Amino acid sequence: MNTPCLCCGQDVEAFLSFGSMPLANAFVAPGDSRPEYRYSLAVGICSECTMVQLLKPVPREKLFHEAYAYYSSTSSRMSDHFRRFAADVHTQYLVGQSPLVVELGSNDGIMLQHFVDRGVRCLGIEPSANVASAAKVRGIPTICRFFDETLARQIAAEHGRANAILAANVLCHIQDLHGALQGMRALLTPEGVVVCEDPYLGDLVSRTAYDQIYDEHIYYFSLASLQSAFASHDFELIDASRQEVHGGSMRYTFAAAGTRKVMPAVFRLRQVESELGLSNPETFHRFRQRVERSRQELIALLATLTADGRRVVGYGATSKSTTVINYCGLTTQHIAYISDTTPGKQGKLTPGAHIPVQPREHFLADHPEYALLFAWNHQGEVLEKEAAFTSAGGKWIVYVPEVGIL
Ligand code: DWN
Ligand code: SAH
Repeated sequence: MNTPCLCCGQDVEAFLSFGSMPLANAFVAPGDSRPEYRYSLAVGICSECTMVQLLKPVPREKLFHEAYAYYSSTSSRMSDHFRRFAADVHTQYLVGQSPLVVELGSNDGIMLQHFVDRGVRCLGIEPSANVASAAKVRGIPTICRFFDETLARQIAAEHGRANAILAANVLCHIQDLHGALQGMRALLTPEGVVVCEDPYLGDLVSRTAYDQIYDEHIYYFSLASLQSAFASHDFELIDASRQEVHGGSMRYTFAAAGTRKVMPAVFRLRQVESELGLSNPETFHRFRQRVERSRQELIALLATLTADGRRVVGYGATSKSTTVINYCGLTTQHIAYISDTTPGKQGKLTPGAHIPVQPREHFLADHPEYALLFAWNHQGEVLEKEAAFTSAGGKWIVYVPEVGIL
């Protein structure tokens, strides 16, 4: 039986199932023997609006709460990216005004910090209390709530309407996408812009980056599917640009239909996209076959290394790694521990497989032979930072876009 689309209610055709999974960011304290929450991880494509989506989303309160494990500011390259993002929005859309900028999913303030520094009035909406507090400590006004239409109207009444609404890596996390878009409509000034950025489905498919699929990512946007969702709220896509962050992302700028010029990039990228076949279920069946092959190759590579007595550790206890580790059945037999710089993850065990997470200092003192790069989306930053590991003969194992040793 087909599942109804979360966006338009039509049939969703399943194309990949990972089976039962633990939550991507539910790190376990050693000695905690309570059973872990599990859910069925599967994705499909809507036959009508072509939105790729999870078949059974997990209730949002189980994912975003007072102990959310991801702090955006753990990557210096991402901090640079958001500094440029803020500068671009400011100079392109906000000059000559006394604007209000509202950011959804503002996390620890990685982007809004730059609006504060520029003296621009801003407000973050962040439901995960721990990361919201980190932002407040940095002096960033933050409301600790899930964004929806009710909250949007409250903000508009209290603070006035927003000239720009920003949402980086958050729209794809919001199951009630139409509720969020209605909220944006209510909150935005008539001339305002919505600038959002999310992992791009075209890159996910072409790089076989199946580890982007996990509980928090409910939607996997293409230009066409996101354009269609926004269009039903009278928004028009006026600009789009590819971004290399998070393994291949797309930045989209929307405005009220007919209010601004549509940039040529929109037409160009739509053309490129139509050649990728992102609305064709056949593309996703081929993707599933590549995912299955990638899994077999990674298992075989790790089995060979461990049979030879090689010591492998993981690098970056990412959300994505929970999918890879549990889908490939990796254990401490394959990976001794995972190095991660996030204090809240250190000393804990990874969801499902219970691989210990260790601070980077442990990795530096340990000199393992191989490091499996789970934070592959930060490859440039990590390789630069860990040049000493590489020059001492340490080897990097990767699995996106292909399984191999760098
Ligand atoms: O969409 C999402 C993105 C934006 O962030 C969220 N759903 C959750 C999260 O996804 P993720 O956990 O896969 O994100 P990252 O940025 O790939 O995670 C990197 C992890 O690696 C962090 O735990 C920090 C760690 N790290 C490290 O140990 N050394 C990262 C870098 C750059 C490093 O040098
Ligand atoms: N924007 C940051 C954080 C992305 S992680 C970055 O790009 O690095 C996703 C964030 O969205 C989390 O901090 C989560 O708590 C938040 N979030 C989830 N659902 C939300 C909602 N309905 N409204 C606002 N934020 C939400």
